[in-house]
Amino acid sequence: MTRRFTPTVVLKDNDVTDETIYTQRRKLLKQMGFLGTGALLSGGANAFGWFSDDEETAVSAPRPLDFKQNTTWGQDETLTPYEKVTQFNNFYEFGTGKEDPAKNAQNFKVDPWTLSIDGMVENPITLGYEELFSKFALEERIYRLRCVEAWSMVIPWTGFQLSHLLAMAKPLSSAKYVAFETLDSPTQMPGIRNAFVGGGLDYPYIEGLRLDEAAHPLTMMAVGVYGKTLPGQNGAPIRLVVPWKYGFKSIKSIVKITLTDKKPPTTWNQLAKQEYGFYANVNPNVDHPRWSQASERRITRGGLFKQTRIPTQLFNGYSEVAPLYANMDLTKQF
Ligand SMILES: Nc1nc2c(c(=O)[nH]1)N[C@H]1C(S)=C(S)[C@@H](COP(=O)(O)O)O[C@H]1N2
Ligand SMILES: [Mo]
Repeated sequence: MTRRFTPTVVLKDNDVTDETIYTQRRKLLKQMGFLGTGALLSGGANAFGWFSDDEETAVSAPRPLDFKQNTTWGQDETLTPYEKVTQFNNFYEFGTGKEDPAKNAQNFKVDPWTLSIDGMVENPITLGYEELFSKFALEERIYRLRCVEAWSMVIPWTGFQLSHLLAMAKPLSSAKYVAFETLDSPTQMPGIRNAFVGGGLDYPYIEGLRLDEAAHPLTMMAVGVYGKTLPGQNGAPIRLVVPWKYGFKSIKSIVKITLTDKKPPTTWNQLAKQEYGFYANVNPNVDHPRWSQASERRITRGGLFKQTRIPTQLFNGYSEVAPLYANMDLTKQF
């Protein structure tokens, strides 16, 4: 006898595509062993109950890191889910579309890697790939990331304070600024090969901070996100995170850090200095010439345009950095 299967509940289209259902289903598949154990977090991050539902779709096989959690920041924030953090990116070397970096950085090779710290230092340093993870004790910090395009995320980064690296290099008293440079690899980065893909920026991507900004305890070198090594699209193997500044200051895939006595040129500032200042401190009172910076779209779950607008805070809410700018007119030095 053939039995007819009669569904008792008829699912509407928008029920099945609802993200909650989708993620619940994937969680179940994982528990049942269908989605591969490599997708499950082991080590540090698991202990804090974070675990993403979509990590098996993430590229370049991130591996778990050992770290301590630093609970000073972000404990009351709703985290942006892993799939948003790793599939909605700005990394023009891999294309200008938000989804381009995740696609085009899939085969980005980051090992071997060399990061050099030189210029006005007593002790120049060169770190190889493994040393990026072993030279300093890693900690996890939850920071807000506010893009100049008026969207924001809340991201658990794994890494170390830049001040620890600077202390090891021993800046000379003449050093006033820190310059950063991204890998310049036309063969690996389609945006460098082709100006149409890369938005016509000058490459390598370069950034800079005043030395006191770079040495501030909030300034971080990140080697991981959500407890695992960075995917290519997030700036593997090592990137800067400066949470009180617009996202473009947080330069990715860094190969070179140079201490200098001159204010370094920076990529977006060179392109349009009236739109992107050297300081780029998050500031709701200083609008971008083409849009308001008074509020932002916080990306949590769901589509970008479903997100609620929240007011933008001065220095992205990190008021402890205010003394760095005590004598400055922030409307002029933006
Ligand atoms: N080398 C490089 N670094 C970069 C960028 C870039 O295009 N190239 N984009 C910046 C911008 S505009 C933002 S908002 C952040 C985004 O970081 P995320 O993709 O990890 O969220 O990276 C910054 N770092
Ligand atoms: Mo950005």
